[in-house]
Formats: sequence, C-alpha cells, structure tokens
Amino acid sequence: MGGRRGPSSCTEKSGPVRRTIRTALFAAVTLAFLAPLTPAHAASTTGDLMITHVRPNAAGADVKDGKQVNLNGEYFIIKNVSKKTVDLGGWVPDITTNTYGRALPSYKLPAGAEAYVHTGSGTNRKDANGNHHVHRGYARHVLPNDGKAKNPNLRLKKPGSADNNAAAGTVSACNWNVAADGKTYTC
Ligand SMILES: [Ca+2]
Ligand SMILES: [Ca+2]
Repeated sequence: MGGRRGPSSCTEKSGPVRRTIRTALFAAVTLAFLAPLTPAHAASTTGDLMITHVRPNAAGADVKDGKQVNLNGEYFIIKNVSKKTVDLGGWVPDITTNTYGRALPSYKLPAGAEAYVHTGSGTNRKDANGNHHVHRGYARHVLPNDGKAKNPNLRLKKPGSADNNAAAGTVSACNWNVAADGKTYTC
C-alpha cells in the first residue's frame, strides 16, 4: 500500500537527515558564539559622528577612455550617533595617504541618521528610502583602493582640524587594507 511506503522510506532516511539537522544546528550555534568574539571591525567614535562603512573601490572601472567615472560609487557612510541634529559643515575626512582633503559641506544630519558621503558631485539630499547623501565634489577617485600603506586609511576629524594625516582631532576612523571592486566594508 502506498500509505506504508512513505513512512518506511522516511525511516530509512531519518538517520542521515537527523544528522544533517544536528550538524546544521551545531554550526549555527558555533557561529552564534563565535560571531561576537571575532568582529572584523568595530566602528567607534569619541564624538557625535561615526564612520560606519566604506566603499573605497567603486563598482566597475574607475577610469574609462581616460576619464574618471562612477565617482559617486566611491563613498563612506557616517552616522550621527548623538541625540541632536549635527551640521556636517567643516568636519574633515582625512584620507591618510594624501593632504588635499576637503571639509564636508554644510548639511543638517538628524539625530541617529546616516549619510553617504560621495566622492563626486550631486545634490545633497535625503532620498526616498530615507538615506542622506552629501557630495565632496571631486573630479577623481580619492579613497585608495589599495590601503595597505596606512592604518587607518580614513579619519573623521572635528571641524577646524588639519588634513595632515595625523591623529589630532580624530573622532572616528576606518581601515580597509585592500578594497575589492564594489565591496562595502564595515569600519
Ligand atoms: Ca577608490
Ligand atoms: Ca589626508
């Protein structure tokens, strides 16, 4: 009878199936214990703003036909971790391999909000998904794809700080070593 074959073949399979489930459960439990112990990075700040993520290597080619392209595909994300609106104006992202850093443009970032800080040009705004975007207005990529030479690769400094690749004024930093194409890293 068809009704008997089902359970019988089920019994046959139950051993390996149960083992598979047990293995999967063990792996999940192991991961759950390991995850908090081995964070790749831990974003932190001593101020109102924190660098949380970075995409140093824009997806696709950086240069096409001798022209720098997809400049806004290169960005980092900052979060207002304070309980008040913070004006981004004057804060200094210091890329530690160069000294032509521009201070951020004036933009009111609400408490708890995140802003994508794009390398290229565009309208500073809040998009339909609630993400904020500000632009640094460079005509070329500025975050190194290969950041091996320095650690950290990027510092966020208080307004009035110098872009001198030194620590003074730093509230938050990010390091990415070598950045893969189109990959976003947690700081
Ligand atoms: Ca880059
Ligand atoms: Ca710099």
